[in-house]
Amino acid sequence: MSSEEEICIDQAIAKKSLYGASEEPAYSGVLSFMRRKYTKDLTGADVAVSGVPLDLMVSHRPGTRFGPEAVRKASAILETIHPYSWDFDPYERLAVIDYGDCYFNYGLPETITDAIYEHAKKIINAGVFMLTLGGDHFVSYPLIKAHAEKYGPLSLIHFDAHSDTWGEEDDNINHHGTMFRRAYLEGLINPKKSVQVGIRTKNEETYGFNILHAPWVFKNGPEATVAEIKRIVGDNKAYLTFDIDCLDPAYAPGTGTPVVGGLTSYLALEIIRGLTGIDYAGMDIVEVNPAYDVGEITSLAAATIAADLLCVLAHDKGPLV
Ligand SMILES: [Mn+2]
Repeated sequence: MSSEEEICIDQAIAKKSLYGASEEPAYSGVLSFMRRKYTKDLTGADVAVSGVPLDLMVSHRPGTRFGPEAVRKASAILETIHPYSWDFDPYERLAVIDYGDCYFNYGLPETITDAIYEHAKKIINAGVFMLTLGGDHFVSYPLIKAHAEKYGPLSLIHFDAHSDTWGEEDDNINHHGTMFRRAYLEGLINPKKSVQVGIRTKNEETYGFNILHAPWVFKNGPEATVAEIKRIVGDNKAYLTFDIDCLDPAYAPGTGTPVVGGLTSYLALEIIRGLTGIDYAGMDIVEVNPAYDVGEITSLAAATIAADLLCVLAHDKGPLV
């Protein structure tokens, strides 16, 4: 808690500074991600956390439109706990806001891709870093398109059970399992400098992406995984996307297309916490489906990973003042 902030309620709207952690009872108050100021004003912000409540592109269970809301709710309990394993308060280093959700018209599905893209452009053009809460994984396509337009072809750091590069030669099918093929075909991603982590479903066509399958990650451990990710990405601009189904269903039951044999939440956090020193363009965490969750296991895992990603950014940025 920063010195000028009082313990109070509804910090999402009452908080005066964009900096500093704050405290209020986890069970009450207006929700925002980590009790950050909930605002559409990007002035002075370093990072905008926003939600994209989409579930119209799923191949199996719908429900990720409730993902951002669930992650915000789960994050409330983290806000009173200083981030573990870091020796600083990330919110003293970074001005992080909750920008709220992206609006799109579910009745006009053909307009949704552009709506998400415009949402991203508005934030990026203001010079603010995006950490996005999905939503099904398709949201990453318009987000990456917006980021690649600014930074050029990106390295994708992709945590998932699935490759999400499905599709046939001439098809133009869009769903939450095809968008990285499309992003590759459109030159938004450089697959040779990209890495997929935790994969455990078969797709013979890799399009040149580097893949660290789930058994490899278990066998070699977090340090080797981090080293391999950093070796592949190098100093290229990177977009990190974390599909919560990278975790085993035991650790993330609340998701649309679960696959057994996945990462533990401990292993995922150990890897995430090692991914400092990378030149990030943007980040998202997707596919939280609270209708299938149990005791907020999944939304808490997603909120913790998102909070640790902010620590990774804060670690690299250092104090602003
Ligand atoms: Mn997946």
